[in-house]
Amino acid sequence: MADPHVKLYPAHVQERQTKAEAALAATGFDALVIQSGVPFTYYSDDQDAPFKTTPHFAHWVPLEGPQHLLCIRAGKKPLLVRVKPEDYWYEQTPIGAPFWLPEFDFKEVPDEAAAWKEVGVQTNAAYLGDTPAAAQKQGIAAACCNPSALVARLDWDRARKSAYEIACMDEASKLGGRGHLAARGAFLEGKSELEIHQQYLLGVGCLEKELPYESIVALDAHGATLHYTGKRTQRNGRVLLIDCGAKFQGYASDITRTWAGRGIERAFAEIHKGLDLVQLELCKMVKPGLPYLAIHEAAHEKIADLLKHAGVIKLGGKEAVEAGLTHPFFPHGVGHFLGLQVHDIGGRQKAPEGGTIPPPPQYPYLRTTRTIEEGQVFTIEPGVYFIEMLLRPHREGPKKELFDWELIKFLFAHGGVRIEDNLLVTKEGHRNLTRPHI
Ligand SMILES: [Mn+2]
Repeated sequence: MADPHVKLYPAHVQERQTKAEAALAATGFDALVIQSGVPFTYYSDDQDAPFKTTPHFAHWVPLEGPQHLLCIRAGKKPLLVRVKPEDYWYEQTPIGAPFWLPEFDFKEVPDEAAAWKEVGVQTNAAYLGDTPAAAQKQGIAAACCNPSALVARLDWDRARKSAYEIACMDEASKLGGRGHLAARGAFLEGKSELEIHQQYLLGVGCLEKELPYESIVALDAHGATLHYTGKRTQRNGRVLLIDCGAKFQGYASDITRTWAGRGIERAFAEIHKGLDLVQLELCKMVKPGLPYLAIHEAAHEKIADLLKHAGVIKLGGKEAVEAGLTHPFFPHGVGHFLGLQVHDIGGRQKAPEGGTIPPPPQYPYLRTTRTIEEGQVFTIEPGVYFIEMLLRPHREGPKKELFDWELIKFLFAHGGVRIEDNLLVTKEGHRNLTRPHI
């Protein structure tokens, strides 16, 4: 039997076509040319950064590589032009018969100029991509390159995942789960961050550059640096905080687990266990119609109760949150949209026409302020950390009596806890894409 995403792909392209036609009509364009991107070459060097496809292009087709063009017009089959140079320095794989091919008028050309020639002169076209100068050379006016009104509509649509995208994200979660299982095994054997990272890659079966983001493999106190990427070689950690995802057909999973070994503080063990329950309670809240912010606010209150119960602070619930006691322990947003990008676009978008819903001033790092709707995929990832820099001002501040500094001193060595799952919003509630696998 073919993979589930294969069967769902034609409907996905059809949906893209319908949405693109509506967006073009609403913003006064007749055609849309999307470029897959050009490589970024480091200054004064002949090396390129790892190539990342323009998300608008990846939304249509999982064809890798730079310079490709996609041309969309109302009522016409989309035209896909692949740039495949004659080259013996880099591998240029033959196209073969990928599942997505039948949905396009497909052409293959040796260079970018030939690709633009295939697209031809499109009247009243908009261009989306990272090299507007190339589009302008073809007669597309500067104002029609990445026009914000059109981009806003397409970004808005990206938040609602098609059945094909959900199947891809299911697979990305499954792959990530395999990596996490392998990584946990390595941690329990006393392996180093570097070795755990390598086991993770083996578990997923991918190259490091194929990960959706640079993995965070943090033993002990390293977990208190939210985006720690050191991967040091010391062994036998007591706590592992591992934030690693996987990719499938361009779609990401973003999963964090925290594992505790022997010899940890009792209060830390309690927080570790408790945060897992907090995370599940937050997941249970997810349903269409609820502002995402409500989950973030609930996370602060639940974390306050957890910290109070573990003896770290002396107030709980709303009272602790209002006193600002939870912020130093939970200084990031409770989650973000997920899809082709790890922090998928549109989490703060106000309407299809654009605009922004800013986060409340006390939560500047909250990436999602939109109302929850069916078809969205986002993460729920509460955390509790012991970050010296954030706790320092409280140590001598007016509320210093509300913390147990003696206990906190011991907890610094444990870094922190974060638990992160990927959730699909359904009609009635949610489906957790991650928990079935890890
Ligand atoms: Mn995340």
